[in-house]
Amino acid sequence: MKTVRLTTAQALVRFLSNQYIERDGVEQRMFAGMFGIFGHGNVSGIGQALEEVGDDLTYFRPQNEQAMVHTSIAYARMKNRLQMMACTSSVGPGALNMITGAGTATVNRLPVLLLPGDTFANRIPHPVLQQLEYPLGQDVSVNDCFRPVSRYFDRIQRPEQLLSSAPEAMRVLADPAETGAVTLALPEDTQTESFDCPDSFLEKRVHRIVRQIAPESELRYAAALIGASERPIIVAGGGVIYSEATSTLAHFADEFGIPVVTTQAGNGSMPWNHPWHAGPVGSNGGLAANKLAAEADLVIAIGTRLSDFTTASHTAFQHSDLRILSINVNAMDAHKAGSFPLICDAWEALLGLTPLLQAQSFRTDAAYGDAVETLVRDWNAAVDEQRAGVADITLTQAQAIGIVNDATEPTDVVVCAAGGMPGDLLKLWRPLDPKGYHVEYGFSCMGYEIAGGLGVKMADPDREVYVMVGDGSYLMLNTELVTSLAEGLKINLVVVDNSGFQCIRGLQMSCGSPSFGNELRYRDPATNRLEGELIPIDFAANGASLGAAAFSASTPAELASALELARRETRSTVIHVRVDKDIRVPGYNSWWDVPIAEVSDQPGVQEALSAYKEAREKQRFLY
Ligand SMILES: Cc1ncc(C[n+]2csc(CCOP(=O)(O)OP(=O)(O)O)c2C)c(N)n1
Ligand SMILES: [Mg+2]
Repeated sequence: MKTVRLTTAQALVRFLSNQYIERDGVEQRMFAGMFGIFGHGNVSGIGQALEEVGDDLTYFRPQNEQAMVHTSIAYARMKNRLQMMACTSSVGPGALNMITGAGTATVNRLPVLLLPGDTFANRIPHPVLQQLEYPLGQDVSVNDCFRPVSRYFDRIQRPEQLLSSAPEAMRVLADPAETGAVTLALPEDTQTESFDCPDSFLEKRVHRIVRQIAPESELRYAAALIGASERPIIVAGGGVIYSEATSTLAHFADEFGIPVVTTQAGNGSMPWNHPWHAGPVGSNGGLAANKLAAEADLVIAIGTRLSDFTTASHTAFQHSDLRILSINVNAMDAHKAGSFPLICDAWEALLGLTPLLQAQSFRTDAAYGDAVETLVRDWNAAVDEQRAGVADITLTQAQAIGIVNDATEPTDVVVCAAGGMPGDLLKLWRPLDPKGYHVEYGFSCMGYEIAGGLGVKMADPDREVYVMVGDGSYLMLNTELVTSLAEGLKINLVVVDNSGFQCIRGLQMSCGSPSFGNELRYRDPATNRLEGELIPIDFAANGASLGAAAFSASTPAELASALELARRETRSTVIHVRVDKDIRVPGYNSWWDVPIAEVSDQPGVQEALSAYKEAREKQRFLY
């Protein structure tokens, strides 16, 4: 066996640079590069190896470890999970900063390879700087926190362990059904330890992504379910986009007369103005989709996790003989909600079902098509109304969304994750391109927005990226703006400022409580509560201080002209937009299960509790 003497870190870095993914005959490098923040736990190991390997694995320097994971998964999402990033961190705090990103990756089924440094395998200098000593066993470190948020976890205690563990890590990352965060914890001494690495370990390896197909018998059963339905709907999730099944879905809907409703991850899977696109469904859904969902006798869920937002906490589907057909590569998702599981790739499913439905001459009746058309027309009018703003109010969030949307090209990308904006974007943004709408709503992780926007731009630098970020999320994690400037990757941050966590304040008040703790206010010494004046923050000045081109807007005209100027800039921009803090887009025949205190002297809470109990009566245990 031919071998070469390398450190563990050198072998791993060379191995990663030789991994490739192929799907549908297109081959590309599996890793576009590695993000990393160095410390004693990785600088002389992975850091040394990265420096040596050079362009074979490009190094990117972020400002925050959580953010680099977000950037990585946004990149992977844009690349339909066919290309990804690795992330290296030091031990202790640097490693744990990646945990939230790992959760976001795994929940969203997005691949990222995490390489946290770990305490010494030889344990001689322990307790080493940043080591948390676990009193019950020395084989536990803070990195064990990665286990529940990773789809694969290993600790490489000896260099030779890499030979079996790294290929396993690649298998999980590349598999669309299993993918998520994959963690290889690397003790700092193991990273620098050398071994005779077999040449074969370093050879080019191509991971072929096979589109999973369903057995004929299952396809036939699924086709029979559709054939027996009168009011079917398709719930299109992110899996439709990852599978590149978007135009096939549009044909399918057209041919068989089935309306398509979308989830956050699936928004963009059909152009908003396609006649069979009935808009978003669920808690954040629109009127057309939610009315169709309530009466559907068959829900064809494609590539969706069927989260409580999608199912309106299991109240969206009310037909007494409801059937759900769930098409998914992931068996857990396919089996959810008592569905008939069709475990296969979205595109393959649509291709396989088409001739079977044609053989049955299946098509929904004309009256159903007419009903869909009317509902969609009314819904589009409701969206227009929201985007037009409210008389006497200078600027609403809905209006700001409309203005940004109108200023964008179809291939531009809007990015968001948390706050009131994801729900409003889902309802009001009008995507025309499958990659034009990028909202992380699996974890809805504040702090994803700006880092994620950078990942989108890295993946597709030709697209203009608009990160719509609330003031709360901006204050939580804004520093990847600096990385975007360092890399010369322009992103546009539209900071929608409503003085605090207004969506949670709205939720709080709808749960019967008075406003408490969510707005950005000074402490009032008289009440010892955060009820003083609002804290004014100049987000444009903040962006400018980091090097961005910055603008402020508090009227529709100012926002439109700021967007025009921002578009002409070559560096990243920040537009600070002040919006009314109390005007919200309403819910449309939807509900979300947020439990209410069962005991309280506050009349508001008591009222909310009785409304909650009533709403729960519609909640179904789908099995
Ligand atoms: C990391 C994280 N912490 C807490 C939450 C809970 N949360 C959801 S939205 C929100 C407030 C967001 O504030 P902002 O970005 O200003 O948006 P707004 O609510 O004003 O629309 C909070 C605290 C979250 N989603 N993510
Ligand atoms: Mg806010």
